[in-house]
Amino acid sequence: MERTFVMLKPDAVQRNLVGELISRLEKKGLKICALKMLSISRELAERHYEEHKEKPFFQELVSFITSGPVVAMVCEGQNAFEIVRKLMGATDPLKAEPGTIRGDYAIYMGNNIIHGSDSYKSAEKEINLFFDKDEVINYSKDVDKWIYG
Ligand code: D4T
Repeated sequence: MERTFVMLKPDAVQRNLVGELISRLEKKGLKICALKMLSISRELAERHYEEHKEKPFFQELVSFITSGPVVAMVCEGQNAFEIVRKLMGATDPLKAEPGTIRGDYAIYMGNNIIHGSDSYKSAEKEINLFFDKDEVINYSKDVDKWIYG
């Protein structure tokens, strides 16, 4: 079963959307394997977003993500990263369809509520950046048979 990294960004916490967003992920059928609130250091932010280091929006991105607590999660399920990306909607809230998280809750690209890994390679890197091995829990649920048959 695949795993992906999800982060509810500082705007989600400030706007009291944490419960709503976790609920959307759970209702879809994803299993939460790790969950914690943390304040991201500048160093962690720069490592997480290192692929954007040369982009003009990099400083704004790092300032935003370090501006307040975030909620970091590991979600498990078949096709986990693709499923989460679909639920999130397009990066630019203007292009995100209504019904998606960004389509429903965001207006501005710099404050787009949620992050989800864009590949299993990124997921592995990001899970290891944010969680110690013993913070990610392996367990099964009887309800999985109703989701996966
Ligand atoms: P994240 O990484 O936050 O899940 O977003 P995406 O995977 O959907 O999109 P991304 O990596 O291309 O962008 C990372 C982050 O930077 C912000 N951003 C992006 C921005 O402020 N201005 C921009 O022009 C772009 C492309 C939004 C998300």
